[in-house]
Amino acid sequence: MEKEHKEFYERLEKKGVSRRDFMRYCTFLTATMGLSSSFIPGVAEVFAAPKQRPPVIWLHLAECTGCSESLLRSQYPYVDDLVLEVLSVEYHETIMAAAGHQAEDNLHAAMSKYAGKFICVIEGAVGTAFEGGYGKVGGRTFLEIAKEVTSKAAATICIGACSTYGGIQAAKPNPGGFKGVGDALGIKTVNIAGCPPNPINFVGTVVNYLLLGKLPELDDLGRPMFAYGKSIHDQCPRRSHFENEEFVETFGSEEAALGYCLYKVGCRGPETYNNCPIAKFNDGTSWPIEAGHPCIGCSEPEFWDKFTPFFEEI
Ligand code: FSX
Ligand code: SF4
Ligand code: F3S
Repeated sequence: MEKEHKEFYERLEKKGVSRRDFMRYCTFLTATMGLSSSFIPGVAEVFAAPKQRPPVIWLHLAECTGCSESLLRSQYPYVDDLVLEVLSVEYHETIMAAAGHQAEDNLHAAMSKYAGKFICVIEGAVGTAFEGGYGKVGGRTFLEIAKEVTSKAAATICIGACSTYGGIQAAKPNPGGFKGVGDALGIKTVNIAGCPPNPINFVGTVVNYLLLGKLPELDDLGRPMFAYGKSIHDQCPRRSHFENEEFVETFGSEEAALGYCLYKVGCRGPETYNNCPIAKFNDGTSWPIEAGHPCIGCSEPEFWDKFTPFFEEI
C-alpha cells in the first residue's frame, strides 16, 4: 500500500500537482458529495490506492461530445488521469486508439468479458422513430446498441442533457423521435444532468460508488440528490436582488453591472435544480449567473422546448 501511495504522489508531482493541491481537490469533492470531512482520507484513498477499478463501456450517441470534453479537459490537470485511473475504460470512442472493425470487436469483447459487471456510461440521446434510423454507429442504430449494452450492464449512468432527457435532439420538431436513454429504453438510469454537466457531479457519483459501495441517493428524475437537490434560485448569490425586485432589464445596463437579478432577461433559476452556484466550473472560476448570463435550465427535462425563447421572462 505504501509503495502504491508513493508512486501515486510521485506521478502527481511529475505533472506539477502537489499533495496539497490533490487534498484540496479531495476536500472540495467530499463537500460536493455532501459527506462530512471525516470522509476526506477515504476519498483520497479511492484515487491513491484504488481497491477496484470497475470496467466501463462508454457510448456516444446523439450529442456534441461536450460532456467528455468537460470531464477530460478539466481545469484540474490531473482529473482526467484520476478518472481514468479509478475506472477501467474498456471502450470510449473519443479516447480509444482503436477504430473501425477493431473498435467494434473491442466493444463486443468487453461486453462478454464483463457481462453483468460493467458500468455503462452514455452520452447522447437515442432516436426512436423509423426504428432508430436517425443515428447509427458501425451500421447499427443507437437504439439497438443502447439496448444491447445497457441490458448487460450492472448500472447505466447517463451523462449530459442529451442522454438524460433528450437535450437539443429532442427539441421540436424532433423528426428522429429522440429521447433520453431511460425513456427510450424504459430502464432506470442515474442521470448526471446538464449541458454539459459539471464533471465533479460525475466524479462524485463514481467515487460514492467506490467508497460506499452504492450509487448515491437519487431524486425522482434519477439525478443524484447531492448535486441536484436544490434549485439554482435557492443558492443564488443574486437572490437578495430578486427579493428586493432589483432586476436587470437589458444586458450591458447599469443594473447588469451592479449584478442585479436576471429573472427578467430569462433566468430559469427558480425551476432548475443543480449545484452550479457552489461547484462552479473551470476550477471553481465562475458559472453562468456569476458571469452575468441567466440560467437557461440545462439540467431539467424538456430543456430546450420548455425553456425557450431564451432571454425572455416566461
Ligand atoms: Fe449533450 Fe454531451 Fe450538451 Fe454536448 O455529450 S449535454 S449537447 S454539452 O456533449 O450530450
Ligand atoms: Fe433567481 Fe436567477 Fe435571479 Fe439568481 S439571477 S436570484 S437564480 S432569478
Ligand atoms: Fe445549466 Fe443553469 Fe447551471 S444553465 S450550467 S443549470 S446555471
